[in-house]
Amino acid sequence: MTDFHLRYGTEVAQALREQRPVVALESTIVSHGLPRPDNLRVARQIEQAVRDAGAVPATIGMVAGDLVVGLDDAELTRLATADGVTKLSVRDLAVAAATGADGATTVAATSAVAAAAGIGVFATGGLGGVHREAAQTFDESADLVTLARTPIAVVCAGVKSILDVGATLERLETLGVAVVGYRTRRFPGFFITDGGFDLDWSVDSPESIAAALAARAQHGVHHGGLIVANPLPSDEQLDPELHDRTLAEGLARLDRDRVSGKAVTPYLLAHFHSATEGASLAVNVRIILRNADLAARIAVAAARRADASA
Ligand code: PSU
Ligand code: MN
Repeated sequence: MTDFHLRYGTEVAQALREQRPVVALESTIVSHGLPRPDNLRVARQIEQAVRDAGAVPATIGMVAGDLVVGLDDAELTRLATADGVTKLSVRDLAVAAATGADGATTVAATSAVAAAAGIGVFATGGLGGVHREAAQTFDESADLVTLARTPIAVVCAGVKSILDVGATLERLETLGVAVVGYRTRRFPGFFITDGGFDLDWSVDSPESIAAALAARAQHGVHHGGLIVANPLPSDEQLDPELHDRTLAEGLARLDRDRVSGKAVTPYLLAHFHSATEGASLAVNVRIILRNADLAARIAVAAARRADASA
């Protein structure tokens, strides 16, 4: 009989046993969010950014039906380069495991798996959210509803600017997902520093985020996610004019090519990367590396807190 438990990478298993800081990383960004061949190199850089800040990276994904917490380099290479790697949201995990699939986990799936593995901090680029025209299409990422019930801190540069940012913030409020700005009271728009909306909360250190995570756990009242919105400095963002032009073009092509469902986000990201001749890719990579660094520092602060109170 096949056994469907989570499978842990050796280093991650040991770090979790010893209660050392661990940061979860997603694999959809690698397989569907970044173009080849840069994607594998960037995946390794993200892991290195986590290590440089003192934590152990746990990239999550599915290899031949095994749900792996802490892919090794051969597995990471396989998800970055093989054909037929499926984009897996939470709902897909069981069926994909039963069929022995290779798959990359989205923010939703990665959060759920990380929380099940006892990992409290996760770094990504930009969250999924409410798509423009969602009033007609009902296209809202499962990232939102999953974070409503998953106790994890997600470090991201807000939601992707290809989305309806205001509607996404409204949904996060309704769903009871906490949102804090890291050293800002403006919600970032992924490629762009300012997504156009204010935030209620701003925190200015990894320690204060770790304190919020401890309070949530000790209260036992709120069981949802905490989004840590970490904007790019404005001199590193994608030129807003180029951004708006590229987005308008991408949205028109979606219609023309009748793209829908889970193909929408990868399609728009790929359009950005080719239409801006790599400018959006460079921005995307900077975003992820910065988020990996901050997530690792939060995990380190959380582990210190736990040590001090043990
Ligand atoms: N952020 C990025 N690149 C990505 C994604 C996020 O910088 O590729 C992925 C994440 O895995 C996120 C997914 O969960 O896009 C959202 O897809 P959808 O809109 O279909 O839920
Ligand atoms: Mn969708």
